[in-house]
Amino acid sequence: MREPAALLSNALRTSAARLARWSLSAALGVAIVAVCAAQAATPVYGYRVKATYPHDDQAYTEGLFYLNGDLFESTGREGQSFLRRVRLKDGAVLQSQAIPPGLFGEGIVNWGDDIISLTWQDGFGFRWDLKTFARKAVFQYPGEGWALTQDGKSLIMSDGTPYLRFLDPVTLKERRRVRVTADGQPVMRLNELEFVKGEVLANIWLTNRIARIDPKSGKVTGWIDLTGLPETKLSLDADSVLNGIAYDREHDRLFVTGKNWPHLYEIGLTPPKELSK
Ligand SMILES: [Ca+2]
Repeated sequence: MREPAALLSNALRTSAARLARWSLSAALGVAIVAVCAAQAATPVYGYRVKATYPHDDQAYTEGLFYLNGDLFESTGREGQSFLRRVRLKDGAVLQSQAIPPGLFGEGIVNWGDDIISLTWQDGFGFRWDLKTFARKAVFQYPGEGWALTQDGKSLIMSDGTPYLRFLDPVTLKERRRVRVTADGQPVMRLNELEFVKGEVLANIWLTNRIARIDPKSGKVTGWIDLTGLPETKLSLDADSVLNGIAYDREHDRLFVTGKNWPHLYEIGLTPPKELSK
């Protein structure tokens, strides 16, 4: 941005000094280049709240998805890690299953008749029955487990690094991985995920932002800045950050919440107002 701006400044000075048609044209040309360069930076989308629902403020949300009318949520911290089915309208817990003692629950996603879940630093994941929550299988993976979503072909996993792993939903073996970048720089701390209309949405841990990621290239095509949601302004525990994205495909509804947040929000996006650095 600096070079085009400096060039534009010089060009305008030259133009003013000489009052020559050609230099004015040059200035306009540089201005167009500057605008194009600005547009190439990652846009930052705003939001509007379409609906507000209760959320359990004791739920340390690590995974969230919506299926067939209900929310499915996983919570973290040892001894407080549960898999839950939650009623959207009042936050009532309709079904609950503790994950094995001593483990820290992380992301969840549905696949067929199952729910797949991760744990944080334990290297163990689980397959649960979607209806009964009965545990069906255990698997292992390298590195940390943060979040899961799926695109209909693969499970998509975050692990705290700038990489998204694409897993075979049956064998849970890694098929490929993509490095997530914004303006050419790697994006660390990709957290809770949701696949929405061809994009991967990812909470960035410890921020109020969600990245919109092209799953093929890993490029962040936009940010969603949720600063201003009530919980981002409250003096909650430092760990009580934005985390949790769910999408109702049938009704095109996007939900967000956070760890120990008392509310869950349905949001819509508003056009970018600023450009990120
Ligand atoms: Ca999710």
